[in-house]
Amino acid sequence: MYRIYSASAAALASMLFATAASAQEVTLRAVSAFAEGTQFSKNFERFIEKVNKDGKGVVQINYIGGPRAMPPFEVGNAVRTRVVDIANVTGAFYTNLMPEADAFKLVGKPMSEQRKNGTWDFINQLHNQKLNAWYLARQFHNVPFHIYLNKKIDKIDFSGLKIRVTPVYRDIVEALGGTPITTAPGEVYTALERGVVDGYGWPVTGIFDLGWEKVTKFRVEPAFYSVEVNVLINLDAWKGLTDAQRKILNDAALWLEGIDSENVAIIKSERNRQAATGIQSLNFGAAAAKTFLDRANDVAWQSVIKRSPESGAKLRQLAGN
Ligand code: 173
Repeated sequence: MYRIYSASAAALASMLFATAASAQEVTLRAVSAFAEGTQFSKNFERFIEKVNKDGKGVVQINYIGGPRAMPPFEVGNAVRTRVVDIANVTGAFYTNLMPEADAFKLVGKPMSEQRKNGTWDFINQLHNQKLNAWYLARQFHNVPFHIYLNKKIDKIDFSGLKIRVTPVYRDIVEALGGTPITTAPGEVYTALERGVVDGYGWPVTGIFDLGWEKVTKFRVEPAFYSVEVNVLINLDAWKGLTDAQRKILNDAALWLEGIDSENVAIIKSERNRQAATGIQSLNFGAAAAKTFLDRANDVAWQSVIKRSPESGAKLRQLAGN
């Protein structure tokens, strides 16, 4: 009797020890919806480096990679089901699971403000509920989008043009008469080269990463909306972490949001580089720009509010536009 008791006590002790030991260092698996080393993965990769440096013996991230590892439109669901623990992904790629994500491009206030005024909390709740995820960080609030074209237009009207989109640009392209064609970023080059599309939506930065400058003639002004690329962690993974592990991730997330200040200089240099490579900007003046921006804002909010009346209205109030 004594022997059995002592054997099971030993087993229990070793189990407790195993739990305590594994709580010391956890390794999380991460993917990015954007190609490795490119504009919208780079800072996430710096975030991983920082976590792996600051989190030695506490928490580590194993970076599996970009779209070569997982198709970009599947990344949101992979976080939801914990096929991966952490992801770098834009809401535009998971609107199928969270229609409200289409509104994030309309929320352009600095993250320091969004974290104070309830916006981060609300968007985190949406992620908890619909994506089984914790909203660790949002990047690139200060980087806008453009429509790039290979056919010259004489006003901001996309009639007769086929334009590559994601949910970010779909409504405005349609509203201005264009035919939207959805593709992942990895298919843009070939679609342009083969003339399957006459243009594409993309942020002001990043077109050189995949060589698109070779198949791009014009950039339509003005810039619009606000890029959002989020760092998400599966909610069960998050809840399973210790306070020390969460602190490493949270501190790195705030640092990541802080380096958005670098985007100002990057935007300037990429616009110059586009001009130097022969991409012509098409500018139709201040009145046309205002009409376009108002329309882009209206069609996007309408579309979100139609699909999600309550949370759409709440997001609009938080965004203040
Ligand atoms: O155009 C896109 O693929 C897209 O929606 C996006 C979103 C954020 C950053 C870069 C691209």
